[in-house]
Amino acid sequence: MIIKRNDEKLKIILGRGESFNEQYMDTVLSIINRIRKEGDTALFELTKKFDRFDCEKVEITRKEMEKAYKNLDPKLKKALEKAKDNIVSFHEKQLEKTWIYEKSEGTFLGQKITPLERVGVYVPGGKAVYPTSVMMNTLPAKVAGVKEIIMTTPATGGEVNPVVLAAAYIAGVDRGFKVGGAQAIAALAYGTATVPKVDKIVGPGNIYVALAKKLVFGQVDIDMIAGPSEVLIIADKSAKAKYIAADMLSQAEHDELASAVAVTDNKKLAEKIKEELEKQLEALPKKDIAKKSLDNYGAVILVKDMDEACEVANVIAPEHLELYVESPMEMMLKIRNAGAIFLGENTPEAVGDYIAGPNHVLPTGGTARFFSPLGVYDFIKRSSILYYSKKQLEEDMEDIITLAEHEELIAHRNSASVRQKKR
Ligand code: HSO
Ligand code: ZN
Repeated sequence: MIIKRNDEKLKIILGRGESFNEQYMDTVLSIINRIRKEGDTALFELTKKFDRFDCEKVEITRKEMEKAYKNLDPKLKKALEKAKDNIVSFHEKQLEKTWIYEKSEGTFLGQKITPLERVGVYVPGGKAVYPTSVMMNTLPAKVAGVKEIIMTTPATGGEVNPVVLAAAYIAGVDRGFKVGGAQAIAALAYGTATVPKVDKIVGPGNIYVALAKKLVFGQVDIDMIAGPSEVLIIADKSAKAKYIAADMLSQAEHDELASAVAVTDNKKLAEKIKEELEKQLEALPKKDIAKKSLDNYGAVILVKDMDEACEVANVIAPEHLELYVESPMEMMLKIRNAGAIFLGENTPEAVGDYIAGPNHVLPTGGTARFFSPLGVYDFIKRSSILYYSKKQLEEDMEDIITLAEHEELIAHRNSASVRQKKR
């Protein structure tokens, strides 16, 4: 459990993101093709087969969501509404504006921002559905100005978790459909008579959903593919082992494949973390999952100093990074790869999971090297704007002609030269 930087276990942790699974590819591809060709017929047949649900009434209306919202436990309602307000205020800061500037007199260049028209949010079924995730996936799209948000979720036996419906109501989902799996992704990507075609699909799902999203990419846009959740905690001698262990376990309880790692230069602290983990684990309702997760991808890494701790964090590129050290702001400057950075003793990851406002849909499996948190920018697109004056066109004429002739695109040349002033 306590390892050094060159330990084999670190290689295992670094390999955690390799989830590509060929064996499901044929199944998923054939599901997508069936939906493309047969539409609703295939969608309803597959739903009956996998979710044991007869799709007579497959649509979930806003009215039904409202009903679930009204029946929600008041304490839960209050917490979800507070989360919503915080998520919205944070994401409003991400809004981009159309811009335009005058390049020369009468010539303007710029960039126009347009929200996507229609977005699909996939909500997985089963036990581990998080109402906050419904909001985290939906609200940035709302803030961006997306016109219509469609939710799909498998309804095993016809039932959808009422808290999911309430969260969808709070977040502003417009319509829902009781379909799931690769067939739901294909329906959203290509459209059927019942399920409208969307421009982008977001939201987590099982291996079938993840593969289907990869395969329909290009037909629609997709978000990043979310893997099991992860935390890495950098701690110095100022940190309390009790808190570190609690934070590691909050990640480990998510999934047997979740990863919880602490990195410290203090041997005594490392030993205390190990003790605390064993102690706190025993009291957890999800101790079996958490234990397996710690065995799979958990570790306390003992490093020589805090610079090495930052290097380890940058190589692992964790989804969540906690800097539980005396000067977290200073240390943050050395961090390049992390989905979200939690600073100081009073900022456990749960703050970000639930209530603070930044998105909890974050890059996993080392993809924080190149991906960002889900945000408003994922639901807008940019168009370039060009407006030339006669004078600027004259000025650039010769170069356009040279480039067009070089590419042997004479119609291109003509479209400029036809506008040339007669000399
Ligand atoms: N840690 C998860 C989010 C979550 N936790 C939802 C609890 N509920 C991924 O960031
Ligand atoms: Zn969590």
